[in-house]
Amino acid sequence: MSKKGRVIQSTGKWYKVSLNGEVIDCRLPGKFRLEKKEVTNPVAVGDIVDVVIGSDGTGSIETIHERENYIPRQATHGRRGEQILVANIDLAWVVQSVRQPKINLGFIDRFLVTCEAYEIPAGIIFNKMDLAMGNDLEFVEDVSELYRGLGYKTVTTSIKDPAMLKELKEHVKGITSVFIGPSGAGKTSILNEIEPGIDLRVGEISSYSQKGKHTTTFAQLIPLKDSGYIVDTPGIRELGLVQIEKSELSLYFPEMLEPRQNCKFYNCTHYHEPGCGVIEAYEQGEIDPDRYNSYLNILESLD
Ligand SMILES: Nc1nc2c(ncn2[C@@H]2O[C@H](COP(=O)(O)OP(=O)(O)OP(=O)(O)O)[C@@H](O)[C@H]2O)c(=O)[nH]1
Ligand SMILES: [Mg+2]
Ligand SMILES: [Zn+2]
Repeated sequence: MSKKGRVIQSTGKWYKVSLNGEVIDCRLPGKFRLEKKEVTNPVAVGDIVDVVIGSDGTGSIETIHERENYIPRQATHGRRGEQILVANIDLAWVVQSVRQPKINLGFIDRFLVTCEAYEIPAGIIFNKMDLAMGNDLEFVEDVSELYRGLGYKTVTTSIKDPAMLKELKEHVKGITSVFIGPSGAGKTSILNEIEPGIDLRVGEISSYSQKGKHTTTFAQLIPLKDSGYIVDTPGIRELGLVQIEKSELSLYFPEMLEPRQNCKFYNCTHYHEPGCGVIEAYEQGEIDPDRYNSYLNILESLD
């Protein structure tokens, strides 16, 4: 007889599956790997699965339930196809730190494009606000206003100031959220603060590169006492986009949806074409220059 559960951790060979709170180590029969050749991981953290438990107490995954949604990225290390970062989530957060490492707008925009394309509500966490100096505060305020205007949630946090985590705690209550971002931004640290007692390992920042040292090595779904789940993920340098056509990219920039209707060519890429509604809106100051710049960078990276 099989039992239904949720995948909370995956190390490639073994999967930890939570069956009503009881965590079982499970294997995945080889047939799933053959069936889904285009993905490097047929089962992802967050998946709902049916498990059969053997006499030795370990399980075998029999069925993977259809996903409500998922976040993919291009597989890394020269592998073809896509990797599923996480499945079945209600809200995806991109975590950035003001310093060590610095905010990367290109990273944020790639992340948001993926969330738009896969219809996942998204937000931005600006962490390490205690390290802000110079005009960092102003910058974060301006950028937050920009993204809020586009329909994304934004919060500022610092693990040095528990009061700053209040807003984020409200946002993650009762739903499944995921933290995605570069190594060292503080994804795991924030989770340790939100859920005292879990004591996940956090890493130092390299004084040379001002980046993290890839402390978290696999994604993990953490149940919150307050109801809800957060998935902590390993730091990534870049979010390689999958399966997006050049002519559809602007569909995933909310501020381009209206202007793109005025383009002369139906397959306009809003880069050089005459009679382009998006370029016109940009020239009139209706589209933020950094966002348009991100658009062009992403456009160039698509094939
Ligand atoms: N000053 C300051 N340091 C922070 C803050 N949040 C995290 N850190 C520090 O940043 C370092 C990296 O934190 P982690 O939580 O390991 O970062 P991560 O995003 O999980 O990194 P990976 O697991 O490598 O992807 C640790 O030394 C934390 O103490 C913050 O709000 N302020
Ligand atoms: Mg981590
Ligand atoms: Zn156009």
